[in-house]
Amino acid sequence: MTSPATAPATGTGAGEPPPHPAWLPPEAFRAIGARRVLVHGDGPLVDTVHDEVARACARHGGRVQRTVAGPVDLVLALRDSGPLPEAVPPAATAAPGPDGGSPGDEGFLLTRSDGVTVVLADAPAGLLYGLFHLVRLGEAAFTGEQPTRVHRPVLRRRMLDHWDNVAVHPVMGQVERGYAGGSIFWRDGRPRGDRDRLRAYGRLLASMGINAISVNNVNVGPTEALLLTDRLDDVAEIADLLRPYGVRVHLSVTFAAPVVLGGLSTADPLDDGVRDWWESTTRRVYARIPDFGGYVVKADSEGQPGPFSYGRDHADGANLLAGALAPHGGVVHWRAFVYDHRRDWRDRTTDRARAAYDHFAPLDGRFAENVVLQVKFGPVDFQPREPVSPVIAAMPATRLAVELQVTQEYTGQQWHACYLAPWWHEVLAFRLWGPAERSVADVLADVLADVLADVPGPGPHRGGELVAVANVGDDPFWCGHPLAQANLYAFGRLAWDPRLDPVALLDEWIDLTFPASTVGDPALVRETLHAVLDDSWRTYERYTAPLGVGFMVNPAGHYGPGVDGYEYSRWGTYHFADRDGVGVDRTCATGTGFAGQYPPPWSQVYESLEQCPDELLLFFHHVPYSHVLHSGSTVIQHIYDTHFAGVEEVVAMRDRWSRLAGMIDPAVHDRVTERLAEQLRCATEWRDQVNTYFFRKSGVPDARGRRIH
Ligand code: GCW
Repeated sequence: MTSPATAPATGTGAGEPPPHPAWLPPEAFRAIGARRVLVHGDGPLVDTVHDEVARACARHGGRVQRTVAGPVDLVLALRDSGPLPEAVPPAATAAPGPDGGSPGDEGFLLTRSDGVTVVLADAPAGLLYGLFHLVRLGEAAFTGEQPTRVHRPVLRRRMLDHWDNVAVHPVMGQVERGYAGGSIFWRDGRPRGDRDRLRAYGRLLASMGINAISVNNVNVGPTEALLLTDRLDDVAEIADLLRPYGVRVHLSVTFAAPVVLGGLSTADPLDDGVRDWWESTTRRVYARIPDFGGYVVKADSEGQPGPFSYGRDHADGANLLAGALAPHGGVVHWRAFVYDHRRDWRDRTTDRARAAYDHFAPLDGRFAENVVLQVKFGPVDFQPREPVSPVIAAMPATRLAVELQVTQEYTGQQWHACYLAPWWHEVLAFRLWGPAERSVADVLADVLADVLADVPGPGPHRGGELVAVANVGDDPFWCGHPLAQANLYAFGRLAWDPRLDPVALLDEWIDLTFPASTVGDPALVRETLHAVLDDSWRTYERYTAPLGVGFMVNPAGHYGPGVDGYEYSRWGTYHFADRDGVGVDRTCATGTGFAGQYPPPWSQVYESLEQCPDELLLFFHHVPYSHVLHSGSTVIQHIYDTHFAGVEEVVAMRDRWSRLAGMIDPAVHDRVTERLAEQLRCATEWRDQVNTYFFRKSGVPDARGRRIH
């Protein structure tokens, strides 16, 4: 083994050790850094490109220049910065090939001829993304002749939401659902002040194509509310640090801001004084942060204020803020996570899964152009298995963002290795109107509207974006679990192109994070990481709640089992297990009618006990334990088998991982080893509690006679 990849060259401003470089270790820049490079163009993002190349060249023996002096191997050039340098071979500027089109404001052309690799962009962000594309390609970017290809993001906005609190919340702490230490932005009510960490974060964001973040929790407390007005400078400072990486800053705001900050007596969205307040406040925001992205709003949800208090609907609410943002080019992300969190568990007529559709589908067509309705991918709440939200199919006249959760609230809280890209891929590839029709990814991909014109399915759609709740904190490995970095990376890449393959993304991440020259046995490292991660989401699913029923978590923090933890609560998440059977009847015939919110064929598929896929059976149906699945197993035997299998798989993950000792950075190895031990403890607890619970309820013994308590 040669020297393992460790920290980047920079230290942090707060006198703390620099964080792990994640997927951008210096070694990942070797191919670029060993070349003679020309960076052509001006502006802060081009300077970022130049500085990245300069650092790589200083380390790996190449050289970088901004005007041509001698031969070059690589040109990174802005096309609108005057005549192209002569070093650009004529073939590179010829019209692109059949996958052509212009690169637009974030894309780039990549080509190689006469021994020169060329990246051309029309706007600085494209050059930055082109640079990181070269980093991913490594030596492959410098071999042979390569025809011109245009690379463009499929989705325009690719966003991470931070649920970070400025002041420590008495229950949720510094970061709500954060499992990686404190916030990178805030500490104890003040900015954290670690400018180097934020720059390093900006760099990671740019490298995976993220171009927007929100910097505070959607549950907006009194201190956080002030970011919009009195503490705008704190937001501006973050925006200044991230701007060179092409990232725009957004802010979560409280709908009650006119009252709590403006001293008005109402926040009624149809009140003139309220509208004036939002307009003047927003003007001040843009005077201070000219490229401010916009607002994120959680309204009438889990205690947050909203338009319902004034007898108005959510189009009234969202359009109010959109109107204030529109003159400045900003957007409002309005969350569709609206449901009654004070339910009576005895009431079997209502259903939390129905809520977003019931509230929002009737409003389709009423939202302003710059409203983005942000919809959780499933109808309930980021469970390891849920059907895709029917809202995504129901709102063709509304711009949508599908919201994923990179932070592992319900998927092992970054103590469990759980690679989520395969799950997100299933969601994005789900065909909303049946197997031959458009997928979730297609609906979101408005920039491809021309390409999609001949794809069947209802339309046109307004298009949309992908947003996720971030999983980073001030932990030395950014994410608590070093392997959770793969989730962050894969999310960013899927937001760039939601059709990318999760296994290929894992390979990209492995190549960058564990460069072959820095590890003992590159083939073993790759094989082990695949063995540990490829199926880890399904493993997690196996040892937790069965067959899509969800929410068997411990309510205290959503970590570990609590089979009846939510059963008699007000939160609307029940499994209804009794001595005869388990599951939620969401059919139209005898249940809550949720299945009817889907267009055909899914409404019929989910309605039908015979057709409903096994993995969602208990989400849609209440069945006896003896019910036979498509797999041929009974429900009760499936529960036992998957729970035993899940734990065995974690044992195998742990054993595989132990073979990497001495092959990779020991700090990474140790941290993952520690986490796998906890994953095994917790998975065992899940297995034993779930199996025991269902054995005691049903009285049905395990057909294979294994130990159940
Ligand atoms: O999953 C739930 C979380 C809450 C969160 C909420 C939301 C920010 O348990 O902590 O609040 O979702 O998405 O708003």
